[in-house]
Amino acid sequence: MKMQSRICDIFGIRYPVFQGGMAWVSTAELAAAVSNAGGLGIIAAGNAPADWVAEQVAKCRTMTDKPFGVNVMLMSPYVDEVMEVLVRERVPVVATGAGNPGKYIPALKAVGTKIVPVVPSVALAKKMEKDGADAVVAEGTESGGHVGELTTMALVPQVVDAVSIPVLAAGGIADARGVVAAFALGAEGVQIGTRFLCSTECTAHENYKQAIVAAKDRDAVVTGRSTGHPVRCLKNKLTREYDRMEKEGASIEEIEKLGAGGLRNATVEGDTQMGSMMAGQISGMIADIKPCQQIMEELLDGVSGVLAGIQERLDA
Ligand code: TUI
Repeated sequence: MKMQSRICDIFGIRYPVFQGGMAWVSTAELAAAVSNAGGLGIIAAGNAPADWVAEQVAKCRTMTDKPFGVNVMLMSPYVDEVMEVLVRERVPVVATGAGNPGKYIPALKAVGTKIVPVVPSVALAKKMEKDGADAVVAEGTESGGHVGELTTMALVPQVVDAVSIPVLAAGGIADARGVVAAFALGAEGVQIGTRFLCSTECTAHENYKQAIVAAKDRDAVVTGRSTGHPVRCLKNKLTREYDRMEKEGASIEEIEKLGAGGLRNATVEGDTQMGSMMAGQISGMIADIKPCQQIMEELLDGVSGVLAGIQERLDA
């Protein structure tokens, strides 16, 4: 099998696999490694200032000659400045999360940048298609970080039916079975986060990676539902504190103060107790840390075996 789709032509990549933009985790090192392995590596701007993003873009360009992207977290206070940098740098692909990027699309398109909003609903997917997005990532609530309500299983086919631009599936995908399932739902590509976090090239702290490797099926929980910013991360002292404060009816400000700096604590300090170790529900299936190239090969080489297995079970 060629293992190619419309996504490969549009984005100039070998395999229809994007690496999810993970704040503090998806640095130039990870993005370049994924792009060099034939997927689309994506630097996450998160809440970082524009000059940090510009440095990461420059660094990524020294590490790969392949296309790469930058994910813009639309709740960041630096969104406008970050978008200016991305337009100036003519970054090949811009992905977005946690909001509606509509007003930035014309300036990005004008310099030839491809735009891929991450969407949690059919309504936003349709709007993004109308506004000129090149593809959408339909992300189910299985994913790590800021989550929507719908599961990947329910969201992806509904988005596929609603738009004609290609759809990538995200949330709960970490091996060839997930890739086949995504394509069965009508997706033309996948976006994968947690599996790439557990790669040798990822610069996140070893403790964070090992916590994902040790995690079981129910260990990636959602906190912050009451604040309107639900976030999935590995259960620890921080998530228990969150739960306690939410139950006690603490103010949104108090609860958010608890989370401030949590991602830095996890990714830089390796604090597994008070760090916010964002990770998806598929964490329980991730058992090792290996190079991106190997992750990519296993994802794709496994597909024909999964398809043969389906045939076998249906012919039993
Ligand atoms: O954005 C994500 N995942 C993220 S962003 C992030 S950074 C962060 N740090 C601390 C606290 C909160 C976030 C960590 N993980 N995924 C894509 C995604 N986008 N999921 C859901 C959405 C979304 C939600 C609402 C997109 C749009 C939306 O509303 C759009 C509108 O119409 O305003």
